[in-house]
Amino acid sequence: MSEKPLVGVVMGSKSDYEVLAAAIEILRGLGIPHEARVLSAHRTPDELSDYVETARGRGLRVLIAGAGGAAHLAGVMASKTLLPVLGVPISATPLNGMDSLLSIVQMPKGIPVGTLAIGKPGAANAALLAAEILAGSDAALYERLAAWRLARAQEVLEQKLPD
Ligand code: RP5
Repeated sequence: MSEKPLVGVVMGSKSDYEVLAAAIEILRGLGIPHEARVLSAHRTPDELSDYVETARGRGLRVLIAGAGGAAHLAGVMASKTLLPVLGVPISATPLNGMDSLLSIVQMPKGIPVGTLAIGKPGAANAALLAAEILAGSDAALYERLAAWRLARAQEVLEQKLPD
């Protein structure tokens, strides 16, 4: 996207991309300028700090953070910014995402992370929630979001069951 990104999608590893792609697809479809980065709370803590601390100044308005296992990415990001951080738990270990979900959702009082569902549905909803946040001050985006929601309802109403 050539416009300045409004949403930053961060993942703990390239192996998370398949899940976070569901968020990127929604952002792209709604015409929301975004960027995606691989940064890890454990493996690249200094680079992650730099990214989050400069995010607002670079024009970012919402951050999406997806990670698996002992998923500290979203919480660490939230600790360093007042931008809303939306956390996406990812199934990456034999614990099937429950480890990541609990790591992301159980934040200490005062440092909020909006936690979504495990996996692709959570990633897609993170992007939609980011869109809803941005739509509060962007009437054209609000209309695109409303049309998107209407189209999903229409898909359901057009579903045919076998005779
Ligand atoms: C987490 O560990 C990442 O977010 C990923 O979900 C998981 C496995 O990472 P890799 O070992 O595949 O890089 O930190």
